[in-house]
Amino acid sequence: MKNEKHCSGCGVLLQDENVMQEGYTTSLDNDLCQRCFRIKNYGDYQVVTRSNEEYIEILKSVGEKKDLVLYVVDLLNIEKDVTDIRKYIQNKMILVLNKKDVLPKSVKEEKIIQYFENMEMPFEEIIVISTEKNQNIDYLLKRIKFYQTTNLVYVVGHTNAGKSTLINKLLKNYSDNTSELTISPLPSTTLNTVKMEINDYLTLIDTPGLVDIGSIVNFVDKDMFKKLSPKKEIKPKTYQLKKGQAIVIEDLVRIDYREGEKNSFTLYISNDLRVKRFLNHHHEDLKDLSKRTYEMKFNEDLVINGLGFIKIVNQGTIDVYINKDVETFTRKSLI
Ligand SMILES: Nc1nc2c(ncn2[C@@H]2O[C@H](COP(=O)(O)OP(=O)(O)O)[C@@H](O)[C@H]2O)c(=O)[nH]1
Ligand SMILES: [Mg+2]
Repeated sequence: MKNEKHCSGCGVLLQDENVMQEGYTTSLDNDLCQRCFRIKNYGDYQVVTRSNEEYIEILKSVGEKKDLVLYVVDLLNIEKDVTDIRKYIQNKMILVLNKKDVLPKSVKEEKIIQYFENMEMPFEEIIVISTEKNQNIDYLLKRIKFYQTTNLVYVVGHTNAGKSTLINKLLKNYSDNTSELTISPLPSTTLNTVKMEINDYLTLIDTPGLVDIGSIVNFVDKDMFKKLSPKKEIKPKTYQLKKGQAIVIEDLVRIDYREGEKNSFTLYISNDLRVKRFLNHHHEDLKDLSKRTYEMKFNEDLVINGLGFIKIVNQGTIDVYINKDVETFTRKSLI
């Protein structure tokens, strides 16, 4: 008979036949696959690549149900268009903005919510939380109870937004259920849907998440990956630039201020990243990377997928040098 047991950490179908294949475990009596076991016990990450087509199928199947959906977004890596998810899912949905703890404390929750509400978001409600710091989790649970249509609630979003961490937190806070989902700093930790029962009235369903193909994390080595993932509250760095001056972040990005009045650039990126300012354009560092030019309007952010964002106050022209496959875009300033 074919095994039907799934890993309780990542949802993959367990098998004990091929070490090289996903879902391998030494014995089908185990609850975890070997990969989850190693992540949990040794912090030993193994990268698995997942295609977004597979996830989109999962989203579409969630869209066929009537259950409430939590759409989890990482505040430092907000997608270019958070309403895109509505293409696949029409269900009642709460937009959960996670990792509030990495933004400076001076950034108020109300201000973030206002920012989104000004764009007329198609969500029942927008809630800012920090799973790590246990911020607003009680309130989130209250609102889940208020909006839920059945006892099932799906948790969707991009990989690394903190979906599994959030479900673990809800389990820990409100249930006797001692199982845990596998979490890790790397994308594609959760491989399939996993049901987690909080109580008789609420079961959360974890999903793998969309992979950000345009994220800078796909193009850096392990050490740089660690450096650019903020673990603590970001201390913003502000630089006053005149035209002809430039900012360089590690060997990742170069930003040349080409045209405009004296301007203020504030970086919201991991504190561990080294930033240099060049006072004239004679330095050629990183100019071999691919170039894109933006006409910044008053009070906009330049967003670099996976790295963070740069608030630029005045209008002006900038040249951005970066790996050609990393997504960048501008938006009205978040902060
Ligand atoms: N700073 C911070 N990190 C978080 C928070 N929630 C999750 N993380 C981290 O984000 C990474 C991805 O979490 P995970 O739950 O695996 O994301 P998933 O792919 O959406 O399931 C892990 O390193 C978590 O520790 C949070 O509220 N604050
Ligand atoms: Mg996960």
